[in-house]
Amino acid sequence: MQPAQRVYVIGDIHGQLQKLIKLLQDAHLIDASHVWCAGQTTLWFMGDFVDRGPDGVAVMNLVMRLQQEAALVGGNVSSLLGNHEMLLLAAYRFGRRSTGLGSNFITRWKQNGGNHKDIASLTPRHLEWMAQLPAMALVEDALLLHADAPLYLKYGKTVEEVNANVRDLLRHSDALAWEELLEDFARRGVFLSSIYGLEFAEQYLKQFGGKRLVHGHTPINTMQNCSPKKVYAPWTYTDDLCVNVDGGLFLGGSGFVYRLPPSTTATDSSDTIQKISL
Ligand SMILES: [Mn+2]
Repeated sequence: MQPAQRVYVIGDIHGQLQKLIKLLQDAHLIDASHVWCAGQTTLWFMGDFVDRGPDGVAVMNLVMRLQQEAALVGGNVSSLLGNHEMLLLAAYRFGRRSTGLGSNFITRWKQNGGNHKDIASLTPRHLEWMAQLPAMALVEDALLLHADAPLYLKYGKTVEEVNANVRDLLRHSDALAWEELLEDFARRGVFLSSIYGLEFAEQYLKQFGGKRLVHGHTPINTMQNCSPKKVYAPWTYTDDLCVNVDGGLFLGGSGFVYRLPPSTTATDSSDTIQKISL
């Protein structure tokens, strides 16, 4: 039997390059020269590398390089698509073309923390990379999605179908379809609702698989109404079905690296050892 995989998750970075480097070094995922040193480990980012902070494209450059370095040694660095990647792609693609809401894509991007330095330093490589990011992923027992919003249910019946439909949308220039997805992507807090939160969480897991949802997008401190500086760990809520990993880095939080609990279906000895060490 395969040994249980080490899988780490990091929430929304929003241009905070120095904080990301510290997180990766403290977790022994990169060395002092910022080179991948975690072998066959898997690392997932939740999206939202850009906007609201100083170094969005530099963050993307680091992640893209680590992806190559990890792949060479059997590791894996992956990322979901965040709504801010899509906002930046939309601003780049549609510019001042008006949206259905009497605004335009550049204005929308700026209102959401768009940074001119980022858009000015985009290359075709960044654009292609962002546009192929999956909207969701099923990793071990965890269903990873960027936003705590209902939109994924609307874009497909399986993880593969949602990812194919979102990628297809990003390949074409149907401004209305982009507008609609950006609107849906801006929603949040759906699993926290005392009225329908549990129902939504259960529906997601039933439809897409997994035993718990892991998301970013909504800083934990805004859900808990506390200072972002007090957030050092993920927040598990709604009958332990949902895990928020957004440490609110752009608000002043230092962030954290979350190690996914090993899949409960794995029964080999290395899994047992990992459970004891948790
Ligand atoms: Mn987001």
